[in-house]
Amino acid sequence: MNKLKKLKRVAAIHDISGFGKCSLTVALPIISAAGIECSVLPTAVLSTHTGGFTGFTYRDLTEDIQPIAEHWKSLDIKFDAIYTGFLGSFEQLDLVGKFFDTFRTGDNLILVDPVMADNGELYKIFSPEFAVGMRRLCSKADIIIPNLTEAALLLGEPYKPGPYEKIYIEDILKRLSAIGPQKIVLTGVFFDDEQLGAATYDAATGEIAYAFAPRVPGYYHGTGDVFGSALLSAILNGFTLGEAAAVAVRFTVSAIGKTADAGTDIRFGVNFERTIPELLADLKQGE
Ligand code: PXL
Repeated sequence: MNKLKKLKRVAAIHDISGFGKCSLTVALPIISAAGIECSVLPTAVLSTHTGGFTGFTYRDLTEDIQPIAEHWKSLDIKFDAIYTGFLGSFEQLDLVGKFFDTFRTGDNLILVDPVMADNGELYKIFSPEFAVGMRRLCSKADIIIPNLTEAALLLGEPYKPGPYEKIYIEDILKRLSAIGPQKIVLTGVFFDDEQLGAATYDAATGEIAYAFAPRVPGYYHGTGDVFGSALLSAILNGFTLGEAAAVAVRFTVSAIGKTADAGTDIRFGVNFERTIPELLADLKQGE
């Protein structure tokens, strides 16, 4: 038997929302299924995510971030990638920035999903200044994956609803890269009502790519985390940025389709579980 290659390892830094399939309850299963070790640093424990539910519990774990990082450092643990999503406060943004400084190796990948807004609106729990702190964290990343609302907030300009024009999207991609990250994946891109997807930009090569799939009506929660987890899994499996975005779009849209067919409450997350075989088949193509 061939000797198995050493597993790649990700540190996933997100909250854990017990119900509603987002953040760590999505990142851990998807990244693990893709054959990548996933260490988790939970930043908070909630009963549900905050999108559309009221009365959720919120146990803040800010105090645990530094001691967890110090313990991992004392064990000389290395990560091939660090993946952050929802962060609840300025203090958490600062601590996660320090985590990047501590665990950056020169050839690992820091992916920041600047979770804070969608559909032209900042999530209710954030103040407008939060975008400034998130921009600072993004400046330390290699890849960021904002949606168009988050992109506008990061650039300090008003949100523009679609449909979009290529020139607008490509200008945004380049200006986001000027914040610091070499690679940008912009989600929620559409030029007409039929197709929805992502645009990617790699400043190192100047390459811009698009990945689209037929639009499924409705706003399904947790799809950003499903997308980000699949994107990172594809990149760590050797796909280029543009190819990885295509894999992640296909996976996310297929999961949304199954959820829409079942008539599931849009707050409850998408059926990524039954879509994992499709993701693995796509990842295998790249071997
Ligand atoms: O999916 C992003 C996300 C993660 N975690 C929490 C959230 C959200 C989006 O609303 O509320 C707690």
